[in-house]
Amino acid sequence: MPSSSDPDLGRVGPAELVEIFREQAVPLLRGGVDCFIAETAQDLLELRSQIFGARKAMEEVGRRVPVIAQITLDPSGRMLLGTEPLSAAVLISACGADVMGLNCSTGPREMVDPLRALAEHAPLPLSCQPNAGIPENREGVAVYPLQPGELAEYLARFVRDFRLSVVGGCCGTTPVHLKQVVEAIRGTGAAHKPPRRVPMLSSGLKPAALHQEPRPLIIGERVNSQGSKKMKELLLANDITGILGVAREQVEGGAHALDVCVALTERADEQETMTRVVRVLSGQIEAPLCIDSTEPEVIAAALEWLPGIGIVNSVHLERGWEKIDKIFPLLKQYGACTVAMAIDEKGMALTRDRKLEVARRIYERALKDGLQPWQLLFDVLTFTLATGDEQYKNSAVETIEGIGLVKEKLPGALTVLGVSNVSFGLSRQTRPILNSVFLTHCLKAGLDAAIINPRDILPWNEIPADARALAEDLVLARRDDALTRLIAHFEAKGPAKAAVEEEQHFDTPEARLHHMIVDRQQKGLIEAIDECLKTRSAVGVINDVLLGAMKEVGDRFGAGELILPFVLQSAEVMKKAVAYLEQFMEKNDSYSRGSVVLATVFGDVHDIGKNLVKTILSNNGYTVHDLGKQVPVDRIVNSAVEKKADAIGLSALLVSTSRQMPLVVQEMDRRGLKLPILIGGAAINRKYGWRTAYVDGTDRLYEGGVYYCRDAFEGLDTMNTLQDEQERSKLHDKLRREAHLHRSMVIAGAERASGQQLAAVTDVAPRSVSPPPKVSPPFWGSRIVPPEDLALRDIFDCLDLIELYKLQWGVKVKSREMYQKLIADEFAGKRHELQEECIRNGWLTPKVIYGYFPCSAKGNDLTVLDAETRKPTWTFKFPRKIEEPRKCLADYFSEDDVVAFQAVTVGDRATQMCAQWEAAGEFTKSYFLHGLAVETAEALAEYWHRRVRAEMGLPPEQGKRYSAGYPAWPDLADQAGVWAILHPERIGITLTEAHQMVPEQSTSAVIVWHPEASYYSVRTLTGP
Ligand code: B12
Repeated sequence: MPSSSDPDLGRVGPAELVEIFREQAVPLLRGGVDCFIAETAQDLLELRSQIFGARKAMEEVGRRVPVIAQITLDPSGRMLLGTEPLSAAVLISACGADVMGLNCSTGPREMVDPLRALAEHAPLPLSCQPNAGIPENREGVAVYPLQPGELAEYLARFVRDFRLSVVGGCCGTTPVHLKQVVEAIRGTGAAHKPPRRVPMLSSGLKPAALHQEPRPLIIGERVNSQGSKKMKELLLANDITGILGVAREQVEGGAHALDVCVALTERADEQETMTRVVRVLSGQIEAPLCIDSTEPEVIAAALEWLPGIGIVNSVHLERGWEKIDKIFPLLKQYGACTVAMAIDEKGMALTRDRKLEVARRIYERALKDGLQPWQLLFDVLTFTLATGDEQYKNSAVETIEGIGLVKEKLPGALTVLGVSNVSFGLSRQTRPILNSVFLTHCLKAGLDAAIINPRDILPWNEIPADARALAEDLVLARRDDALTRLIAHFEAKGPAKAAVEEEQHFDTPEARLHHMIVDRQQKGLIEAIDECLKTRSAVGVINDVLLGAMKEVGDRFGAGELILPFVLQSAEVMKKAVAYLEQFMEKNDSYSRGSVVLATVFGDVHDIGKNLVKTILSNNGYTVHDLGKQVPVDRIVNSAVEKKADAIGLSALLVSTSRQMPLVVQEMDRRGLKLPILIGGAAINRKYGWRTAYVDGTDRLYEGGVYYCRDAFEGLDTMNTLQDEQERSKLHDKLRREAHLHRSMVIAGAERASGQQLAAVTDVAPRSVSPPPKVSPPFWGSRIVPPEDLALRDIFDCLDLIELYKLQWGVKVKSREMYQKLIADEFAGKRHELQEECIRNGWLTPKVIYGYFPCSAKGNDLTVLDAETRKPTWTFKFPRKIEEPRKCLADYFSEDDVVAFQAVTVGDRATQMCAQWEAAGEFTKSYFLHGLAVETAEALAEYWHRRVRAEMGLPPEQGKRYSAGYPAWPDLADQAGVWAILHPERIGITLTEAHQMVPEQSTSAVIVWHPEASYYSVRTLTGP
């Protein structure tokens, strides 16, 4: 396990492992393997070595096969060394695997939360091979408890909900398990596409976004032997624990990443030291690393041992392309980013144009070499303003402008700056002021990342106005005497700190307490609170003072006036204040009024609000099971069940994490649970609550109800109301009314839509098309078409050849000419041969059932009546598109109309043949027949649709047919309606529980003859 810094566990290095895996992969490739699975990975470096080994072997043999990389997680959802699955996803997608997944170690139950997270974030197709549960020791025998049906049910759900492309079984699964899995997922169709790759960094433990919002990405500068005396001493003393302490302090202080430099003039072992420090830090510190060295060999070694995606510091053109020639291939190999300095053969770029010129050269070369623009963080250089040198007078302005130019002219690239260089040489008092003013202007210009020590920065508002103006004069080169004036100011004034901390006077104790939160002061906090308590209650202090202060912190952070470390410090003061106030709150703990499972959702670390809710509820007689922060969906739902809770409380403060809330609602609904869910947090509002109250993509309210609470006290009121049966039902009715009204307004365009899938509901929407023409059907009811009316040769004439060649048979070439030549020379012949073979051998046996039925449309609903009794057989509730013209399938029908349905199949012989051939290793034959069979089912649907048009006397192109599960009609569950009306089981097509058709090569559709019928998609929106 190379990622482990334990000498016994991590004896073999990545390079050696790559060679071992390459050696194994070469004969396997030569022997004809179709795919490599690197599985049961416990260690990221080992996994990466397997992928690299496989890739090397493929280059050597000249044959490319897919690589599936599967990690294994313990029941807590982490890899053995503590890696989170999303951190693994960042590394795996960067190093060229084709599919990523989970296998072994646990059963599928424990994989639900990790898979949900991977489905949302991992930019790769997914796979999953669980064990048949976690083994139990039954009288000395290990027994895997999960039955085949249970495994199949889980995996079918994962395929549907978590876009799995590959499924299978691991320890304890048997052929019987897998048979049922295959049956359960048959016909589920292609998995959804993975999400786009977002630029990410990662450590051996956690991922981190490269683009921070609000900017900047803070790169802590203290783990640096060149800039920190303490670090130098620790390195000389080989004090790795001390180094870890420095690193931890930086992260706790708000650093998103850490710059690591270990070069010492006193020692010649930079490479060994760097790898040792990198191994220890990446296994124990959450922040990704920035490898800072002038030596390419040191960088190469550090990247080799880094079980994550880091940043290289740095490349430049000082000696032409020499360094870049060495570093760019490493970036490509490891997916790392780099700081790129604006230095070339002529020296350090001073003017904005020169900065852009150097950056552009590096940028163009990077793109040519196949790097992504975001792998480059341009440092357009900072010069000290302390020399008074005429040449550098404008240098800060040029840097600020240079940042803007790079952002504008080099799309996708980022910018970074070592901010404190600007004040190098000035007094200790002056530096934080100048650094802070300079940083503020750089951020305004678009700076993405800053290498800083948060202690060297002051929030804009905390810099006394006179000092700020003097510093701005110098940074913006507004006066020739700016430097002298700034120095003189501080010489006269004494230490800057004192200037900042000048005794401030406040009119009221509340104003003083507010100030203490905003300005992060703990000294005198308790006294200030005691003062406030003289005139108001503890709850009053929280509501009237503390919450407002935190809001101000947030607003200033959002406006870019504060950087993250300051917010952290304010949060600490706030937590202390709330903890102190708790003793003064009235308690009502004689009996429990009910129990609540409370959590901050997955991906979110904000817990002050949630803790406050806990305090208020528990002080008012509720038993609160606090699950903490970053809690995944399944853990929340499982705990609610285990604790037999009366309600769930969820807190989310980020827009991105608030999306976890509807997931909890879906999961509760899926399990048939009906507990009320209370939601709160700064990122959401009442409207979001109303939207979340609906089960995703439907018009159905979640039965337990979802209640938005503005604050902890509304949470308490809501809990109290929910305890009383009658009040509870009134509250639920209110929610139903408000949520419905909101939804109607969104659909009617009166409110901007966002949030969930906002399809469907009301009949308030106007019809988007003209009234349908009158038609009369050739017969009423359904018919099975006799086989003699279904000649395969005629059906083949309806084949969509482009779909067949390109999509099914994968014929993809660059030019049209090449495509046509390839078809003419090879594939057209192959198709004819295979078609004839199908006819000869009966591999495709077309069957059709169709019929005409009376129907009535109202709003979004289409009610289909029995042809004889005229009683409703089924009502389809079609979704309505949100955008204009707000189309809905029901609009194509009138209140008294006719509708046709058809279901077609080419039988299951083709599927059987394919399975038979695959078992015999004849994959190519199976592949081609499978593709032809799928397309023939489509061709049959088209063939019969043409017949329906002819029977109705309609022109050849009039009308369309729509299938459930497709963009205009996404709900596959509506297949149940088609089956109730047409009974396609009479021609051998049945539905699985997931409403998929068996045999696979079948289609069903509603036929619409309205002349304005067109294809469209009912959009799914995300975000609160
Ligand atoms: C403190 C803080 C932090 C601290 C959190 C410390 C901690 N342990 O909680 C730290 C510094 C760690 C932090 C980190 C980040 N933060 Co922050 N943070 C804040 C800040 C300033 C205050 C939050 C707070 O504590 N408020 C006080 C509490 C009491 O209020 P509350 O949580 O809203 O709770 C009340 C009600 O909402 C309600 N309530 C809340 N939950 C629930 C639940 C139930 C069941 C009920 C009934 C009621 C209820 O009751 C509570 C009190 O009555 C907010 C700004 C803001 N306006 O909220 C930004 C803010 C939330 N953060 C923000 C951001 C961007 C981040 C970072 C991404 C920054 C970064 N680039 O790294 C990271 C995110 C890390 C992560 N993955 O979660 C943004 C979010 C933007 C967005 N729309 O998504 C905000 C809005 C700041 C801003 N204006 O940009 N942050």
